[in-house]
Amino acid sequence: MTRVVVASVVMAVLVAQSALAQGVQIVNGSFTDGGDKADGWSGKRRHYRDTKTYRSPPASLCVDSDDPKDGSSITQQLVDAGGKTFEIAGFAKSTGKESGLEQYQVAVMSWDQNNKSTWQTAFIQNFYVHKHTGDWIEFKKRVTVPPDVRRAMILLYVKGTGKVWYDDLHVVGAGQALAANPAEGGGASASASEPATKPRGEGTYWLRPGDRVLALGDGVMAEGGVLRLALEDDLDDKYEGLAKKIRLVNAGVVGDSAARAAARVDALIAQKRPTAAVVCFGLNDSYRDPHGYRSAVRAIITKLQDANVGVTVLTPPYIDASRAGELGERSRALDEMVGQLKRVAAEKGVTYADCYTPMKRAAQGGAALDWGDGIHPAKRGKRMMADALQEAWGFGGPLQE
Ligand SMILES: [Ca+2]
Repeated sequence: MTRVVVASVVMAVLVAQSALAQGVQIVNGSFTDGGDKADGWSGKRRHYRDTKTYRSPPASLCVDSDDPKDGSSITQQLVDAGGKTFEIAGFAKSTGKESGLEQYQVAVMSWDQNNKSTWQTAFIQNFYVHKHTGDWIEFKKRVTVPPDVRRAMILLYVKGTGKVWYDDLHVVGAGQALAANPAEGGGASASASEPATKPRGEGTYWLRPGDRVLALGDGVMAEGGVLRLALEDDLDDKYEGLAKKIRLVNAGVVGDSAARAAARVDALIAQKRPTAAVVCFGLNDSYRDPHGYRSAVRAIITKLQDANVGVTVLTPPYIDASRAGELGERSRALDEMVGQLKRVAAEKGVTYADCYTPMKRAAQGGAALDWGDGIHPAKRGKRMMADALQEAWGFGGPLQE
């Protein structure tokens, strides 16, 4: 028994040394090593190696949260992370909002030589508990740790009651530090017990005063009617003065697809510096490249999240399947793509606004949606698209202070 313990300590030391030699690593991110507690991890919150629920055997880390008010983290120091850019990836799952879970997230925090915390790199993934599926959710995020830091930590933060499991946390490309990315920056300062700002939409309206909202999409976005309803008319009804405090950058392009937009989103982020984005594609992907849709949307979301932009994906509108010929085929492709979009949104932890399902239901119920051409929604369809956004955004809820 003693020999086994010694062996695992030697292993941990070897792993730590190789981390120094090769770059940034997460030690025991698979939670393979340890007894009740996982080697290499510590924290005040009740936590243990769970040998019954895991993504990879023999165990995961379960944070079994029992304090409805408190939020705190299980942590591990990241050795030699200063000045490096790398990707952190892993999996998490939870018992969801029903169990009293308020929020959980993975973050990287660092402290400078004066012991002041920095949050430039903090935010890897916020898990929106009301969207939990009960399945393992994959996350991946590029992180840049400022140079000259005294220390850096990875934090597994949990707030509220319920259970959260983490497994297979790792640095992508083990030890291979990516080129530094000085463009990454911003982010609020926060204390160790409260990483990052409160996620959008958790108890407050999703849009915030001062937002620069980047709208990415095809002709339906470019036409502007949906955005005028959502960001002007609706706000004037409910939030006095808010419309004037939000800047819309409509980057919709007639005929655009997710794949084409993925190629130009970096430049848009750099030029427009958005804080929030609405992403709505599919109509042109449905005939051009339905099979590439999922990865193209995922790429757009990843680029936006890497720049700390809050993302809402809006489904494309329904295509009237009763039309003969090509439109019927496109409608069937779109049906499949919308299912993929929902899964990508859950996987990436972004806000998902579904206008497709109510429009489909309305069309199949014989409602006159007044589609001139069967594709581009007219007045009522635009209203349904704006309604989907407002529903996802918690319209009528309080504004973020
Ligand atoms: Ca495991």
